[in-house]
Amino acid sequence: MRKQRLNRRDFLKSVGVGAASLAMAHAAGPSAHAAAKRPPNILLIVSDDQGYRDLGCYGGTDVKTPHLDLLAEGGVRLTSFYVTWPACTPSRGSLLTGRFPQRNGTYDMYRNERPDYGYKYPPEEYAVSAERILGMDTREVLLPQVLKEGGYATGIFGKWDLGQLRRFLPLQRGFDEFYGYVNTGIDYYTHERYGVPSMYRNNAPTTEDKGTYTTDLFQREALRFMKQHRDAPFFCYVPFNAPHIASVLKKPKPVQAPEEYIAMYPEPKDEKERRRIEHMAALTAMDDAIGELLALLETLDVADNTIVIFFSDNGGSGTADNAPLRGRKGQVFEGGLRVPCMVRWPGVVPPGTVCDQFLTALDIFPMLCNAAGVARPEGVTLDGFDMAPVLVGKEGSPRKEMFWQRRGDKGARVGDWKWVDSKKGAGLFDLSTDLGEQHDLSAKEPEVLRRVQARFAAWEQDMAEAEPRGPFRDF
Ligand SMILES: [Ca+2]
Repeated sequence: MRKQRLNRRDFLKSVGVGAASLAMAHAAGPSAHAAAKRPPNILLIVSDDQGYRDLGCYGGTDVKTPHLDLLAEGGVRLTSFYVTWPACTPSRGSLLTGRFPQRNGTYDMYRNERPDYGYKYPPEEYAVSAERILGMDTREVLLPQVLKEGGYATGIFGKWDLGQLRRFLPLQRGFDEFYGYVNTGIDYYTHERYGVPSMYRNNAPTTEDKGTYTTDLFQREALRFMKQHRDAPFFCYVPFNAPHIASVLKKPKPVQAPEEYIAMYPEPKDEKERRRIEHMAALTAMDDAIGELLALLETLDVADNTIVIFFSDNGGSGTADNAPLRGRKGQVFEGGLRVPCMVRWPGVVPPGTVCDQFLTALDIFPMLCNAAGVARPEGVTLDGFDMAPVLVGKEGSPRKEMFWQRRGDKGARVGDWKWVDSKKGAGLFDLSTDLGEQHDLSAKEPEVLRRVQARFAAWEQDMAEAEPRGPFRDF
């Protein structure tokens, strides 16, 4: 891969930050000056199935997320940020490849469905099952690989979800270190997925921490990694499993949260409220862990040179709060796709700002390549752009359209028009006046409908013509 390092001044110029900010960074003291000489650290935090309003800073009034709210105050909060698929695996695949699921080949889940109906796989059958053998096409170039070649220390602590055979594991995909689980969901305490152990340290399964709450473990490992690499630029990827439901055979599946966090909420009046409190308590435990990660950046005196990104991998499920959006995880209504996202980037992104520009998780890969001063992978079609100039308020988003396909469900946003054709409902909606997708205008606006459908068809064609990637596509 060709390396092309931008120096920090060129980079700042490219995102529209001029001499004044540089002077400010220098005036902040010797540590800020020293920090300006090297590429920024990256702390990328992803939550699992958190709803659009499951944070105080997005209007949640019942949930306690003080550290995430503080993170928003220190950076920019995005209100029109989308993931590429309304559930875990393809959403994460797009984040790390910078490509549509349909282009990188991971456009569905790697999972065994039968445990949902009470089936327990015997080991020999599990060994050749979908969950065990599928993975991200090894020809795909992942973000950690690009950053590692640019001199970054790279670590992932949490949910991998891009394949569990050795060739698919994080260490073979650009990460120096991995502690986490390999598939799409687990029990927060046993670290098993429907009875199958799922926690790994690097390339080997481990049960060393069985019984300890996952959020605490991912916090512990991320803290250790950042301390260890305080003097090198680091890429610390922390995909928590919270607040995803636990992968246990018992029904209804719980969201597991420590008692001390459940005790922070009022006594539930009924079962539904109890489940909502479990969900919120898992979120608050995660929020506390995020608080520890952010505090360490201060202690290490690297906060000023660390980009912190937070978002949820897809819309909320179960008792999550996706208001004011329609729908939820698994759906191509806004509630499945539009997620909370914050970016704190000291000296670049103005603190305490809100950005309503049309952006997606596809726009993270190119932004981080530029921020790190590393070249994008050569010969690879990326589907996004560097969103930094948009985050700093210098430019409007170049994104005018976005498309989603989950099995038979189709969704498109073109400008402010949103079209949905799915099992859970259909229609044409004007998001500028109808964010909740309540008023179907397809009969009233047939020309618009045709235009949006034509754009979707063109995208579908583009994806079909892309160089084929596994594991699902026939080639
Ligand atoms: Ca998820």
